[in-house]
Amino acid sequence: MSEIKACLFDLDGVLVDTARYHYIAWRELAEELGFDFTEHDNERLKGVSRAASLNILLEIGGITLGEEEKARLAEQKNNRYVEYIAKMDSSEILPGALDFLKECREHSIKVALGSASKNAMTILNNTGLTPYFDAIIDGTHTSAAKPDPEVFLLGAQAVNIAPEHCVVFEDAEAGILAATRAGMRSVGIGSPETLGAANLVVPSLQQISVDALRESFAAI
Ligand code: B16
Ligand code: MG
Repeated sequence: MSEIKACLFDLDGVLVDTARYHYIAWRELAEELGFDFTEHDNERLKGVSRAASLNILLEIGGITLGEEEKARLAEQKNNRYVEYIAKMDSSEILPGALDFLKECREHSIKVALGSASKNAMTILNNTGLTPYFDAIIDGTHTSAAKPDPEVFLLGAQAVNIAPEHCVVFEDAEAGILAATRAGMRSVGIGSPETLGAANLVVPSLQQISVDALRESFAAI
């Protein structure tokens, strides 16, 4: 068993629910382009970078565009999304997240963020979560998107803990794969159907504690 010395958290879907703001902003864009974008379609965008999300959206709408136009649309969507997250506050922290972050501190476990979002700082600041982190790695620091392990390897490096002592908390399949590729254990936040590759799956951080984690991972 490798001792747990750092916990690395995805942001959207693990600590806060920004997926609905992403959804509204992408749906508005799809409407302008003349097609429907459903909540079911939105599942495909979770954990995926902004540029890759736009490509999926355009594929759903059967639209082909040049790079310049795509950059303009991605910016347009982001401007709308930023308007929504500007109004966020601590009431939008997901159940159990704050208590578990505090518990990690009490056990001297390092805490790092590993998010694809380029808006992570705004969200962390608006919800008051920033002080709970020893390191913040987001889409402004990375060159490769999950399932590439880069974001989590940079997080581990920033808190100076070896991957075998890190545990990743993720709501996206690509994020679980990124954790495995980084040589880290993972906890899937959501349903076992999509996150079956994780070492442990729980519905939310409310069902997790440092002791429970140590017990579950005793043999891994
Ligand atoms: P932005 P995470 C991801 O955040 C979201 O899940 C994904 O839907 C979004 O496209 C991506 O961030 C990029 O976000 O447009 O704000 O840079 O789950 O990795 O915390
Ligand atoms: Mg996520």
